[in-house]
Amino acid sequence: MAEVVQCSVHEGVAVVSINHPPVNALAWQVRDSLLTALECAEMDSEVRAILIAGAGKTFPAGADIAEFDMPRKEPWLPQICTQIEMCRKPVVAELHGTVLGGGFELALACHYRIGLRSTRVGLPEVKLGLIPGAGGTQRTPRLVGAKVALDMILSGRMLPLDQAPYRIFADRLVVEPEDLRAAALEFCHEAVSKGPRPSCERREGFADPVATQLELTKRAADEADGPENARREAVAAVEAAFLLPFDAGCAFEEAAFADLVASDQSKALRHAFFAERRAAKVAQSVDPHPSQIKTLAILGGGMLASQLAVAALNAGLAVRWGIADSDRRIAAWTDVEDSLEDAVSAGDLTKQVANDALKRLICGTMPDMIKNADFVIRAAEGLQRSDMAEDVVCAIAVAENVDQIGLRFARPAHLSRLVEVIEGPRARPDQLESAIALVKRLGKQPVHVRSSGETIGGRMMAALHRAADALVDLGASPYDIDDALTKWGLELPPFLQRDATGLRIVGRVERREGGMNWSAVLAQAGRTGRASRQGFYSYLGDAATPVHDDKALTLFDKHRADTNGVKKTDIVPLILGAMVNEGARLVDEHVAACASDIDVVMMTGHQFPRWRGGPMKAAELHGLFRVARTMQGANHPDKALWVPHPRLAALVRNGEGIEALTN
Ligand code: 3H9
Repeated sequence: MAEVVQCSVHEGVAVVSINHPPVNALAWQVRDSLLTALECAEMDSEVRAILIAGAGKTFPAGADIAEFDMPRKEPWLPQICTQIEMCRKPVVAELHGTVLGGGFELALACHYRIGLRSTRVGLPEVKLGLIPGAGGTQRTPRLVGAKVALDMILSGRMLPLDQAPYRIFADRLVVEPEDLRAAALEFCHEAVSKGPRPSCERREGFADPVATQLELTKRAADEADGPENARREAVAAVEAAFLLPFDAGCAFEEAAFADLVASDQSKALRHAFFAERRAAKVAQSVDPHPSQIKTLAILGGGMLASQLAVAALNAGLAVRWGIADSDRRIAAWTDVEDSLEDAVSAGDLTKQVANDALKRLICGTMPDMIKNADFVIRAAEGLQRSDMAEDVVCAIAVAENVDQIGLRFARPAHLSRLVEVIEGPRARPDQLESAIALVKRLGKQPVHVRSSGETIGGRMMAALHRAADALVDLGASPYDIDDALTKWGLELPPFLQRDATGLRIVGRVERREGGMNWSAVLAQAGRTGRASRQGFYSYLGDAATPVHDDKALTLFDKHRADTNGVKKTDIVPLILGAMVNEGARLVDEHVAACASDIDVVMMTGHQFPRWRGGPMKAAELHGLFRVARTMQGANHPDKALWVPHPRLAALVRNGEGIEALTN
């Protein structure tokens, strides 16, 4: 196996190359070898400058995220950054690819940076519930100021190194990849005469102290009430960079980072990171190099079809849009044109890109559009199977009975990330693989589901609503339930959601086991939801402000026997319990492959907060044993809710986490 860090000397420059695919993450083995290589280079009298580079597709994209679940192992990255910064010989970073997190911090600790124009930089730690922990909160604002540093740290975005204000991070840029090494070596020779330039001694970013303090005060106020701890800590750490000596600022950063790594929020977000990547993989690939989908046929003239067309055009595909009704064909074209124009106005697309996208769109009759397509999505009711050409892989979107592949797009399809890829009983493995590849190509998150039409999201949301209704059966008020779930992080809690949908519709489809259909009860009493300004809530003004309503509470009391009520602190564990029970059933029935797939569905398509990690991880972080104990205290005729499923009971008995819930 190749060394993870290779070192060679070229005319007085030690080239230290990190070779740890796929993204050169700074795992312990890399750090250990990197430190040794740096010490050797510093001691070697032949070496006058040091160049740190990444082999393969990128300079390091950060610390190794998997290591955060393990005990910390020296040398730690901040130690290496200090070693580089204090080196008596100039150290230059050669940047290409995605220079992120700890990789960017490593680059900032170097005295100089030369990079490819296409390089993207960023500090995405906040997406993992962390702050930069290897000096990033201290060195970045020293170079570029508190405002830009906080924009980077709080957005976590990947940013173009060749554009202002990020251009400041590079001392020189090169256009062609094949020219980079020669230019970097030449730059190292120039750096020998300039000598080392430690970032810790720079303060040009703080040149205007009054503006800096104002910015920090504003950011602290912006983040004061948000749920995510890392964001508040990030502002505090940048303030420390401004107010404290460098070493004291680093000590603040290190302590905050250590607390955050151990926090449930970061554990949940790290779970989300790996769960999404796992969900996007095909378990047993039949074709390691599946043919690329270039042309997509979309059949149907409805809203979903039009959102799909926009998503596909944005992803660079050619779209052949089959619509039976010729009038609708003209309107559909205009819908897409309007969507692209909106994206141009919002600054998401350039006019040129939008025009090019429209050139890739053809509308016509259904049979005509299927011809020459690599993949067909049916987004309409009533299409006959005979319309499908033999030689195209076919997916059927939003069909109720799926026997091939169904793609269930969370709505609106052009904005939501989730697509549940439903493998029907007669689906072929190559069809499944093509469908997953297409979903990825559309920039969306695929999750593989095995069923005849039902989805993970549908089953889990039904469990949530059944549990919420059952809590009302047991004496809880819908307001307390919504309130507890909102505080927990759900954007649209169940009773507000139903009011928005309309209680006549919800009451008709709701299935209850041994409890009241509360939506139907309210609808029968004329409280049909937000549109009528009365449902579970009453609505003031333009029906935008929900308020508690004693008349609704009286209705509940009339329809239920005396109960012991539900402790407010039990509401969230009982909702999670019902959901984790349903999750266990989904895995047991082989509908979902594993618990983390269920979390991905709920986080990417059903507004579950990422920093909770989805209902399965959230239940684990709350404590599965604790959740199971609370479930045992809830006595309801709907046994599917709170009698622990055997798979859940086994996890609790064996003291296992939800990663053991797989099939
Ligand atoms: C940090 O740096 C903390 C420091 O401030 C302080 C330390 C003291 N670690 O996304 P992909 C794996 S926190 C471990 O599909 P792409 C990933 O799981 C870190 N593994 O590729 C996958 O594995 P598999 C801050 C990682 O081309 C494979 O690489 N940095 C890491 O679409 C390919 O990943 C970040 O948060 C990692 N850091 O996108 C950057 N990164 O094949 C996180 C990737 O087994 N990474 N893997 O499923 C990314 O954003 C994207 O991976 C990247 C490439 C844009 C780099």
